[in-house]
Amino acid sequence: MNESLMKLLREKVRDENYLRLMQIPIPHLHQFIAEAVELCEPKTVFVCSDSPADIEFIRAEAVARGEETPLEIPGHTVHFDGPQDQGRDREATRYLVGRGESLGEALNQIGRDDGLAEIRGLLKGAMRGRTMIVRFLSLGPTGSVFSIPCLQVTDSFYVAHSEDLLYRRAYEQFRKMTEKDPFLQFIHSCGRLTSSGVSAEPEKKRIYIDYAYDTIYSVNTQYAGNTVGLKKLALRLTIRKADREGWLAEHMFLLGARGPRGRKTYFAGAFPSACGKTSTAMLPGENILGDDIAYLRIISGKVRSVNAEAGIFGIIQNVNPKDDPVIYRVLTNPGEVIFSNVLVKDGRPYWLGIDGDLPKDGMNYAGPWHEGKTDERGNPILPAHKNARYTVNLEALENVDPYLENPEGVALGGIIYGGRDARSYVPVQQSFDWNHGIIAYGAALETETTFATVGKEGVPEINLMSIQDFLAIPVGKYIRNNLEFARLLKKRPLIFGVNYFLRDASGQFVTGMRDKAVWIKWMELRVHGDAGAVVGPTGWIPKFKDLHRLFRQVLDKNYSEEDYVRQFTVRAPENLDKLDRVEAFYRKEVPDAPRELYEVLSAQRERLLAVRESFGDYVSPVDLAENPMRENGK
Ligand code: GTP
Ligand code: SPV
Ligand code: MN
Repeated sequence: MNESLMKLLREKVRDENYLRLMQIPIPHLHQFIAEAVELCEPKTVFVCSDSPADIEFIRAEAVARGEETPLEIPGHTVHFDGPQDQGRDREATRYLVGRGESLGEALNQIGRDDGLAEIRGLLKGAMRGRTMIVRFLSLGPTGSVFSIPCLQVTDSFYVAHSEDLLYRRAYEQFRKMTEKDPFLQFIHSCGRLTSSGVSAEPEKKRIYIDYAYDTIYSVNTQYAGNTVGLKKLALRLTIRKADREGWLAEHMFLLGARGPRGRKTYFAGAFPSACGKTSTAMLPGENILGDDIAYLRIISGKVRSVNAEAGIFGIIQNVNPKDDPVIYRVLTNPGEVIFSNVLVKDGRPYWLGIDGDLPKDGMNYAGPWHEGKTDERGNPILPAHKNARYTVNLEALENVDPYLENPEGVALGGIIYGGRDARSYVPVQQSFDWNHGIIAYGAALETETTFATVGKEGVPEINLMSIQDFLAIPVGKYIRNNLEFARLLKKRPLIFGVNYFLRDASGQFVTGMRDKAVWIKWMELRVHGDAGAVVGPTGWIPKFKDLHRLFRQVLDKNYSEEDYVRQFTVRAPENLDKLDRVEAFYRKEVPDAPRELYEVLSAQRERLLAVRESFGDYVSPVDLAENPMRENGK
């Protein structure tokens, strides 16, 4: 490091902060911080260790600076993001690619030199008058083959506080590292703020991923999905790291499902944003291990998985004591919770789909709110944002899995893919084999855009493996990695497809909010060969008698054969159309799609044509059970 940078570092990083920084024996880390100071020009730098006093300082500053406001219940605070900063911003998020490099048509990218010049311009002087916070955290449990150390630089105490609930502290781990140990680094600034403390220039929001240097820049935004480095920003880097090292980084929840005689079976599930990961992972009676990001590695012949995170940044819309009793208790009792973009009245938070009435006025993300308030275009402003969320540590949940911090993670019995598919797939099915599952349920995953990203809702799209927003390697390569991942294992996790969002001709959902509890139990039985199944053209589907028994056992509900037929009728025309869309997408956008993808899709087409020939367009599961087809569909 040159003299002037050294001097700057000594001048801005004072007293114990300087000592803390120097206890990390990594000169290029010091250099990164010095350069960040030079670029962003903060007034001062706070270097956060793992000590309770430092963490308390972050909590207190978030409140003192108005980034969070305390609510009535002890430990609860609320944070607001600006009206145009209420979700992940796909448009503003780009990969920096070297000259002559490309990640393929499907991914958003910009030339590295231009991108760096632009983002450095936006970060120039962005922290003037503010404190730069430096945090050391870990993705995955510390002291594990899965751990990935991370350095976060931010001028937001809300971001630093959220990270404390969401990740494992790792200052002590950094002290033990050498300059050869890799880590990820994130630099974020809220940018200029309005008088109400939100990023004032949303049109200058940028999230740029410099994967060649494991560095991500984020500016003019506060929404956690765009700012909390270890969340979706890191996922983009860890997908590349996993690709290099032969493991998988996934947009997946982790759940321990209870089976007969005290058995527990772990599932990982990939659903796109706002498609049910958290609500599945939190099912009462089961164990939650993670709700958003999982790492998968092969260890001693098994697929083992950890939660990259240690907390939840969860959607609060529709959280109620009946469907989500576990989190509802956390949100209504003392303990550390950050609410974001809810409605606040008299120190209490309210959200859409809460049990009971909403007040007629209060404070929300758009300022003081009253019933009937409209935005500048005349559209009504809802009392709370649909993407309002809560941030909590997993330890606050009564059903947190005891293996959360296990350095070797848990062995997976099954992997689940699911999206918002109104038309084609049945509510739950099991793939014929590994390749069929990866392709037909993962790579062919169709969904609709949701409130979790900025932009229009309800637009149908393909979101392969629910990870398309975060993919940082060419799509075909990613699919091939998945196909090959468990190929050599004697016993692979089974692969399932779920669809909580299938609708009937009148537009009604054909399944209820709590039915997923039954699908999980069925999958758990299937992993151990304890339930039968009917062969359908798109996979194995449950038998009526098993579902009837499970609905009684799990939900105390009388499941009728009409329910079964309505939910599990195979819709041949819709499924054939789906295959056409999926194939067209891959032919157009993914030149490196593996051959197996087209083979699996054609075999599925053949099976659908065969059942349509025998039974007509809409094939009742009862007919399939009575006239069994072979797996090859003949
Ligand atoms: P991210 O945190 O954005 O990655 O989302 P997530 O996948 O964790 O989604 P979450 O579980 O929070 O659910 C999102 C929305 O889906 C909520 O508004 C739920 O009410 C709704 N939802 C969850 N399960 C069901 C279901 O079975 N049926 C219907 N119709 N809606 C559901
Ligand atoms: C998602 O959008 O998938 C989320 C929330 O889990 S965010 O932090 O915005 O990524
Ligand atoms: Mn997510």
